[in-house]
Amino acid sequence: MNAPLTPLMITAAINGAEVTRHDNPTLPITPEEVGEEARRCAEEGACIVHLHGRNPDGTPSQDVDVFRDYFEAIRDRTDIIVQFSTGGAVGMDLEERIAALALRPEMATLTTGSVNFGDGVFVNRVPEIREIASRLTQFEVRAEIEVFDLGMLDTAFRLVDEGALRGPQHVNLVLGVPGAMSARTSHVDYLVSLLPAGWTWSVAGIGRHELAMARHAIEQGGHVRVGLEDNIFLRRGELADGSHSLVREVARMASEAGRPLMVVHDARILLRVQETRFPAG
Ligand code: KMH
Ligand code: ZN
Repeated sequence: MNAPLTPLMITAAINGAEVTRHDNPTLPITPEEVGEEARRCAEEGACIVHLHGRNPDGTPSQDVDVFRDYFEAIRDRTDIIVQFSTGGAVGMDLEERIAALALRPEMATLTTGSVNFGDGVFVNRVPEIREIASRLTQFEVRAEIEVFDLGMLDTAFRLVDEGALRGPQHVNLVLGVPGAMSARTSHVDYLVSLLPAGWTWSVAGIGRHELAMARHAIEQGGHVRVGLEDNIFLRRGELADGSHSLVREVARMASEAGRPLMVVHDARILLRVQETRFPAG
């Protein structure tokens, strides 16, 4: 008899920092819109929402008050795990990027290297990476390590060796950013082959690679991130009417492959995160 397949965690990256309303008019910006989109994603099967901040005019902001308002709007509607971005937008300085960690979200991202990002550069110097890791430890926030390129995985291993990150980690392979590692199944397989026992992984394929990467992760026992941050189309030429449609599509693919969806409660256990209801600070 075959062993039961590991349930699939779906992360919804609903807003990002670089995508605009011009690219996709359904992009959520106000707390109400963010809360509603997180609720829809949870209903379609997502157990984590990855969040960036936005000013009311849609420009990126990592302001603590923006994150607090988003967080409360989400918690009023769903118990989904809330993961803050510490990447922010290309060009933001470090303190701006990480100020909202003081709210003690359950999870936050940690990119372990610098990378070309389209025509810009997403800068993460090693001392800055250490500072983010130390802030995550200080506020007891679970890291999700963002890997855009192979060397970032080596740096993550180094942080674990140094004790800056403790225990098995959760890694998100972000593949297909122009200038970074491309979205190929062979790249996923190689990166995953390097992960120590007990580490978990997901894939976020950028642009037209999103759903193909999701399919491969489902087949290989990994987890999946989708959403407008990474891709604005449901299929070729058809804009998604929100990240929830992409979550629904991944849930359908998982069902076809015989993989059940992970429920939020079990994702908290797997990732060792504690539910946050009222952010401190
Ligand atoms: N906006 C990108 C430059 C993260 O959320 O931690 C960085 C990013 C990574 O999206
Ligand atoms: Zn992000």
